[in-house]
Amino acid sequence: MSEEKDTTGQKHKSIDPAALEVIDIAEKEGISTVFSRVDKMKACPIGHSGACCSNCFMGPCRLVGKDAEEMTGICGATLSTIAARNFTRAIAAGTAAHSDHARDLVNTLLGVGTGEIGDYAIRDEGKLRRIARDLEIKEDGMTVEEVARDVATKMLANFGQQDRDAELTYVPNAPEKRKEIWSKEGVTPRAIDREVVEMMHRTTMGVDQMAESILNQGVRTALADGWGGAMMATDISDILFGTPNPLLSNVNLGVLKEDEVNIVVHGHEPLLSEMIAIASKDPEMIEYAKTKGAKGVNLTGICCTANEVLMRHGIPPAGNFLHQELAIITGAVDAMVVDVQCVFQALGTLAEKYHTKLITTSKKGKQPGAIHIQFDEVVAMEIAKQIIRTAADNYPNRKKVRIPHYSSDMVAGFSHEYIKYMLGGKYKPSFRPLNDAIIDGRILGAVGIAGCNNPRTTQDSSHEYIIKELIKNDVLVVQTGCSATAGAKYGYLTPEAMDMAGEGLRSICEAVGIPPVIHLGSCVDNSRILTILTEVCAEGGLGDDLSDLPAVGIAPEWMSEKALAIGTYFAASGLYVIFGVGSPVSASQKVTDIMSEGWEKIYGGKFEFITDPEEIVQKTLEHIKAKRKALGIDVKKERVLMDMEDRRKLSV
Ligand code: SF4
Ligand code: MSK
Repeated sequence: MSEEKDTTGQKHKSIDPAALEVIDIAEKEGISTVFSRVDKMKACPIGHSGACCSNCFMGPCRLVGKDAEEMTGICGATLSTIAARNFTRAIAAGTAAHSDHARDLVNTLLGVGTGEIGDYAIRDEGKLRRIARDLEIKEDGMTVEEVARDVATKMLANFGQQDRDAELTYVPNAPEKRKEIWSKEGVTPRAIDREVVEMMHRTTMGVDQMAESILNQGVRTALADGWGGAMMATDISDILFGTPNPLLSNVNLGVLKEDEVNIVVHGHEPLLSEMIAIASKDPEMIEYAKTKGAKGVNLTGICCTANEVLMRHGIPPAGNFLHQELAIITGAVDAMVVDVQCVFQALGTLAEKYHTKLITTSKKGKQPGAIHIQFDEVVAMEIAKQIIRTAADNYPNRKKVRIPHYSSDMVAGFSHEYIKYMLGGKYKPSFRPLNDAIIDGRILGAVGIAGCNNPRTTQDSSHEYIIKELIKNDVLVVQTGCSATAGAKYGYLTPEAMDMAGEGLRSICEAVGIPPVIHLGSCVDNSRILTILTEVCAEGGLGDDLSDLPAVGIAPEWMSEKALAIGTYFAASGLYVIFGVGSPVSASQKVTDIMSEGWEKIYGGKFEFITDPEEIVQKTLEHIKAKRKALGIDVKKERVLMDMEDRRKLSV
């Protein structure tokens, strides 16, 4: 990355020089962006704190003022009921988003199995068969298509199973202690759609009117995301598109090309973007682009779709969440292809001002100012090619192009399977060396930094600061979503970043050949963190439940309901979760306390909102040290450098 510059005096908007350059252009040209709108639209303080209820038309009721805790809505609902209802409805929405994404993937797997869908194939048969065995499918002797069909059918049952004792397929994978806690609290997730529906029912006017009880169903719904929809989305994506392996790429707006047809895929589901990634390399498509005067087809991405095609194809992300408008303003994007989630409605109006074709592709996500090309898995490749041709046809319509020339190298593509292999070797993949490094203190602990950007804070600033401070303190960082894109922009996802790490973490990075900050994929791939932590527990020496681990989850710049679902499933899985920006339940001390001390007593994990990044770092380190002390590993042992042979011996 070239040296940071700020031509605008607007450093409070972003620490990313590429973003600042384009924000400057937008301001000079009088173009509205999220960065200008956020200044004009102050957050409603009542809704912001969770004190507004609009669940029926006797209201909306707003419980504000110094007596708010004593006030009630017209129906008698208290502040804690209202705050808990708002929070858990957000969890339901987030869970619905991740899980509906999973449903599309499972249906595609089913279509591959039955032969109805021909453009996709099974790219990781080993993983498919492994999951089949977990599902008690006798896969031995079955064709890969038969296994795909049976796995998909069993997975689909997770959405709507109604038996009294039903539980999600992945629940048995959790540590024993964790399952006992969930069972005792009555929060073991039964079926994904069922938990979301029950959440919405219980929070409608006049049903569940006790914060503790509402939040319990919030936990159950969130667990149906983390140990359900999100995990399924990750696994099925690996089966259909390949389990990621490390690869090199670039990130930021500088990956757009002046002389090629630029296509930006944006949103979340990988089904179409996967096809576009393959089609963009097709000589027929490249030739077509050339007939329009371009040198080729350049595919890039924004948000989690970017992460999906990055992880498996090395397609470079053009940026994170707040870059979606900036990419169009460069004048270089010939088509922005969107599906679902995190897509601004503002893109339609903006695209009309530039030459960009905004292409919506999902029945679930349409908007004015876009052209709609309906995606259909059955003819996926044909649609991918139609989209590329549409983008190429638009290339000659470009006007002024101003691509900020900032991009950074990155290594991405770490799946939990690969990390195990990387640590333990090909013949005995294992997390043992990671456990040992944590036990002997070379690695202090592990932190997942995830989530969005939020224009109410300086773009990337908290992500960057927290990563820097944690690795300096020997904390291994894993990242997903837009946070991973942020980490990559500032060079943390490269092996060279080990120079910024503490001595212990650095020694591990050197020995294993990894960056101190590891990209695990998109938002649904937060489920990989659950899988890794579960396996680390099972490996031994660090307690027997996730709540024993010196680990923390952070979303410093969150904005999405999905993030709240993720934060809740991590807290209910035993982790300390810290979100930045502000608290959506700050109006109610009772709800705040339940989610913090209350959940810590029950689940061993808690959910807190801390706006100051320095305090986030301090609380994170304190928590990790307290967990180390509880495990009796708080005394740093002498550093021993191990080669691969030593590590294999340890794992015997
Ligand atoms: Fe007001 Fe109760 Fe209706 Fe909510 S449910 S809007 S608190 S009357
Ligand atoms: S895309 S949910 S802005 S991380 Fe998953 Fe990024 Fe947040 Fe959307």
